[in-house]
Amino acid sequence: MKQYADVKEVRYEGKDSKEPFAFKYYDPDEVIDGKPMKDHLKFAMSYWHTIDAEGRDMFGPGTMDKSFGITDPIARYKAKADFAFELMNKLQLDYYCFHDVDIAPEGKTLKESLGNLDIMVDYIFDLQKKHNKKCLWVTANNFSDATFMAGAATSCEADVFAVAAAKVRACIDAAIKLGATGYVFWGGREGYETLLNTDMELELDNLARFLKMARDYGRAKGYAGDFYLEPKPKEPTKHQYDFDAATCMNFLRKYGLTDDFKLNIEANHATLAGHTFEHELRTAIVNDAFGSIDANQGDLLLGWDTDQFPTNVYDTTLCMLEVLRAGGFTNGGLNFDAKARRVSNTFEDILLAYIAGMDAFALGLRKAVEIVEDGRLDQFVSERYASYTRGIGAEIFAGTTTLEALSEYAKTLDRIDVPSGRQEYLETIVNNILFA
Ligand code: XUL
Ligand code: CO
Repeated sequence: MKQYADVKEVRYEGKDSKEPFAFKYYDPDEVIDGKPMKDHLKFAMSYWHTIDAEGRDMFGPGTMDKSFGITDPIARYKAKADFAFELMNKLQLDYYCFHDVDIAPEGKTLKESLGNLDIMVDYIFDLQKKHNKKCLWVTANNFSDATFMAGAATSCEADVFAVAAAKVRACIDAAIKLGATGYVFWGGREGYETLLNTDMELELDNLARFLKMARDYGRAKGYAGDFYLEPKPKEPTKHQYDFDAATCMNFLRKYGLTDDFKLNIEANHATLAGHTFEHELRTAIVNDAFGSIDANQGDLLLGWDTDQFPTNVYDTTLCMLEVLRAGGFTNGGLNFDAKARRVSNTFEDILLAYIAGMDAFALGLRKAVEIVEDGRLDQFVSERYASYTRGIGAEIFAGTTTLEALSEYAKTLDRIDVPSGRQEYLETIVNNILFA
């Protein structure tokens, strides 16, 4: 097999290719359903998993060295940034996403850390211009440092709230400078372990205060992109406040934040919440809050966030079907919040993992377009609900009837024939399109 350095650019070779470092389904400029595949998919590199994570787990240290043999912190993070853009070029990835601590070394004080961030944002600004890349979204890591052990915006300690605010302010500045179209809030440690020590109402009100301040700051500075909440049900805390899409929407509505905030839906977070990926996407869509996607997959035999590269084409197809029905991405995109397994510990594995994920989504897009063009699923669903287009159903739909009128109408009815849901037939159509 080729070495990492031998791979200049991963190109589309088609489904019959046996070349490991080639796309079998992702052809960036191929026009499908009216636009190039790269605009349908808007693939992004996650900086943290790809450039920083070295394979450490609870039982052992990293299995891969990403220090580039450099000890000086700023010099090392510059080498990482050079590598990041070289990697994006090799993979034809147009976008990237990062936390503050992914791109810059942390100093001994907050002031020092923010100074390092400034240096690195300038450095990355030049790199993205040189390589013609775009920043999809930025976020602050307000969960790793011990300061955030009891949360950030929901910490019991007001000084921690202030530190979190300083980091978010710096990250919004970075998002504006880099032209990012998204700013993400993943709850991190915004949740709790036991009500015995927790003032839930104050914590939720404070979280809303925090998000409003961030929104007001960003808008005042001219940030016109989306703000996103990223739902996740558990891990690290037992009760995460942003449990799932519906819980996030309830929170955003209660505090009047729906004009500025949408959702960043992550596949593995959906399954941890006991939902499917497509359920979470649909919930976001029907609430006018579909924003962006963290693409990955979990392992249903494991109960945690494994952040695996997505390779299950059934799931990517149903995901892209939702994205197509939502009219595609606007400010959002598909960020691979995914890492190669600890045992896949070479630089070649990083390329192979991205190729696997990008091809799985490209194939999913192709199949989703086929499902839409085939039309049988859409037609079935519209016929299933056809009773709301005529007679009493049309009146219910239009809001022109009353409980009394319905009651009189219902008394005139005989046995009602509810139409079959035909699930197995519909699943066969999907299999037929996927595997024919
Ligand atoms: C954690 C997770 C994060 C967010 C960004 O499960 O998904 O990486 O996407 O903080
Ligand atoms: Co994520």
